[in-house]
Amino acid sequence: MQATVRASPNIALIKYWGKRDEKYNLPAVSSISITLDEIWTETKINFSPNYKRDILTINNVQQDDTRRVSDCIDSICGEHRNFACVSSKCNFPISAGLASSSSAFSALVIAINQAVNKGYELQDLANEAGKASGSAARSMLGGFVELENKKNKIQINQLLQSEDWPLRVVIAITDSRKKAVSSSEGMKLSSKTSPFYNSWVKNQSEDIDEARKAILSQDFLRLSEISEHNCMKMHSVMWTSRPSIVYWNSATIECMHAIRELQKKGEFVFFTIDAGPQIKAVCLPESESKVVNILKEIRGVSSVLQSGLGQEPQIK
Ligand code: 2P0
Repeated sequence: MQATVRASPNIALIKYWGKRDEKYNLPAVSSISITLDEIWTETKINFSPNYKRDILTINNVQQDDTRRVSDCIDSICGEHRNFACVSSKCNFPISAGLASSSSAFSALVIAINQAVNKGYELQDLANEAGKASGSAARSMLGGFVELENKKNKIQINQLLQSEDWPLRVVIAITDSRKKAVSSSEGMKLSSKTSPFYNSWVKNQSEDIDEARKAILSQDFLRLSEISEHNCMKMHSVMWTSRPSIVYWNSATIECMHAIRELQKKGEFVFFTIDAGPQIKAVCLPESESKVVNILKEIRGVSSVLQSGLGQEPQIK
């Protein structure tokens, strides 16, 4: 009745922003991501008839609110179950736009399935992870992952394995505090108030098709162009929400300009930014050291993380 699973967060190149069903947390748009390897969440779950309630610790700090985790366990095990103790450790900042919920919930659903021997299939577990956190479904696979919207569910597909195209990711941390507006709140606000929201949803499939082709043909420049464009479109939807949602700070913008300069010099790098102020620079291995050296000198960048692309979650 116990299991430990390590999973890595993923970074979307073609983004998810908006929900078509809040109850089942189904996304309004399909998305494409890369799963990382050097950063991870490790989650241990242990069910016991001796527990009086679910207990959750994150980085050794006991949490008062276990609702999201308890709902996820109920959804897989049913409500007539033993309570569980879940302890989760992360080797990177949480709730700061580094997709910590993607690694946390992908690790959790696999750990639950393993601990109670439920025998769920991958796609069912991906739907359970997605119910808890939309982006978590994509961390159920390694490498390049497409999350496809189906009728009443989602489906995840691996486009390429990490070894097929070993890109590198350099993450410039510009502020590691918890973000002011959660992704769920932000998406709700955008869908209700941004005049750009409907066209964002409508045009997403073109970006998905373009990015899929770029990935399958390993065409870095084609992937750069569509990824940056899709990222800027998502942030335009955020910026034009009422009230406006701006996750960037001045260092975020400095980093964007620095990456544009590197591109002009012929380096193979592009940026993407999620619901937070960190910049993620995706690059070919030969450009990585130049990207790191430039980003770490920018005022406001407190640290730089480096990662390759990784595998699906690992049972320990
Ligand atoms: C993404 N983000 O595709 C986009 C880009 C943030 C910006 O997926 O509400 O925290 O729990 O389903 O999983 C944020 O996702 O959102 C997110 P919920 P979640 O990576």
